[in-house]
Amino acid sequence: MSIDNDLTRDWWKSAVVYQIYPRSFADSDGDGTGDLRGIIERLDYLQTLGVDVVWLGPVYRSPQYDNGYDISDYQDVDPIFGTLDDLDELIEELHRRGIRLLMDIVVNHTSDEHPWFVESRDPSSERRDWYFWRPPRPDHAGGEPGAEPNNWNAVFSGPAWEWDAASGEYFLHMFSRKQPDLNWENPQVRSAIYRMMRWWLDRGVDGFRLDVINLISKPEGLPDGAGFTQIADGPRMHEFLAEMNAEVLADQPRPLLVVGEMPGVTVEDARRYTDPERREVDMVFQFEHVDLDHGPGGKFDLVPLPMPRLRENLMRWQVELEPVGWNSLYWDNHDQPRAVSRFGDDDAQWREVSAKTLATVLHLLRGTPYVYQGQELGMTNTPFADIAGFRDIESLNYAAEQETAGRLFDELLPGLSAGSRDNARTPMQWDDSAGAGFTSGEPWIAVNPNAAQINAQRQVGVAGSVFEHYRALIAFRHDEPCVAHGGVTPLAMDHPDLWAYRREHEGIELLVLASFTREPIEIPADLLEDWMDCDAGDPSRDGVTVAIATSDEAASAVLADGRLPGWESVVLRRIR
Ligand code: TEU
Repeated sequence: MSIDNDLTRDWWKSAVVYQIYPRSFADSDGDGTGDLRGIIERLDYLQTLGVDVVWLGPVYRSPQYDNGYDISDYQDVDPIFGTLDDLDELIEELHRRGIRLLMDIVVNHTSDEHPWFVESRDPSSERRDWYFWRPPRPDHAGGEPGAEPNNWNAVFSGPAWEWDAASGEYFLHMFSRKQPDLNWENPQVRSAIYRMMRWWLDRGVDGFRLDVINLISKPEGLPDGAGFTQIADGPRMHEFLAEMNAEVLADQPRPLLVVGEMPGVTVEDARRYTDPERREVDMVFQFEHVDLDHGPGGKFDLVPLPMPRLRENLMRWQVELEPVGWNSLYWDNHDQPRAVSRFGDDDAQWREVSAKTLATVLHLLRGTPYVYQGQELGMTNTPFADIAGFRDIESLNYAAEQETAGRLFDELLPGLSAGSRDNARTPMQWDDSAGAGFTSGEPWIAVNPNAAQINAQRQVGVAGSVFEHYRALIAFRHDEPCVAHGGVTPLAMDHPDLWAYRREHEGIELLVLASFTREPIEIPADLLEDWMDCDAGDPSRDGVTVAIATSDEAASAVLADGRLPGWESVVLRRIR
């Protein structure tokens, strides 16, 4: 088997992407950190799951301050992950299995240890203008609070400007001080990035996940008062993306995929970014649904999220993006808490079925689904006993900032535990051994204590497992064009616990019914009435079949008496 290069330009509409966080996926040499050879050893697992694309988190040379999202050499592999030869072998082994590779590329900023930035520290260097260097505010001494060139804050706490006494100016960093922002206004910067991206395409990669790409165009003059959402989607965004597409992708002789991570993007923006006629990006990662449960204190102050609010958001994106554009569909990734703990029900009795229902609801929507490593197993958030369990700078900086402000760590721990990105970064759970089959050494972050119960070894090939449900959903997307190309009609939008919608395409109809509660749901009669005569319970009438179900019991309950058991989901299919 190998990859098919005769695909249409929108091949990714019927594809499923699997996200690998390389640091936590598989460790081949026992140093406790995942690596490329570990991934190569696990490719048959991905082929069994049936995914079409692997999104590989950054493996470039990096100080690893933000776990690789601080790149010091775009064209080399960091030794902790292996070598360029290993990466070439991974590309070859993926392609041999018919799987494409999406490289995660971070071009809004580099590491402060990248030679470009090191050179730019010299005010006389031609690289000075490759980054944002600015003098202190007028009438302020550099380095004193309030002297920063504007009042922007960094995502990882503190001001977005770092004082460089040696050169007498500040530099901008929207994330950590070790991640200085590149100045995309400088055409030399853009040309260097495009050359590097072409270098990776020439090496055989099949596209890119563009990290926080909607930050590369900053508001003119870098004005005060701009929060993250005012800074994002700046005036030259569409120009830069169209230029990147023309310079890097347009003349490539094979089907590629480019997805833009765009915190703060709205549906209106997304329609423009992903309109195929505009040739900017193929799809975006939006953040509205993963910000809904942020309380007044933000992501470390998660509040309960009623399902209808989540449903309203995702179904609005479905309806408003259907006429033009395309969306990435995701519940979690390396930056988000685990989906089953956040949007499902990770109580022992309900974890598995709710994980399967979250998968049903997402994978039957219009868009390209992304499976984050371990989500296909129903992996959960992990318990944190104290600050020592955390690794992520976002969590550690937040805790330090809050404690400096006088808050006690014990008061912070529940919010940190629920919202920390480290929940998604615990080692992949392969089996019930001490290192969960991830490593033979000391893992860089603790294995989730539930690994002995939740792991691939207990699920692959086991009927009814979360893994096998994902495998069935992925196969259904490949086999049933309605899933990739069908229209979407939200249903029962006033029901507190039932998530329902219809898909239709060229005479095929799908009815998705999903419960988001532990209690059984009586499905509203108007949803089922023209699908079957519940009294007769004859599912064969009108060619109605069960395409997907979280259990045979659920399928029977729906067909026989229009009832959906707790957290179950069923997809009916018929030919009109
Ligand atoms: O994330 C961008 C982004 O918006 C995140 O900062 C997100 O808002 C936050 O992590 C949620 O808590 C990308 C990468 O996915 C992330 O891992 C990097 O840390 C970040 O950019 C900087 O490169």
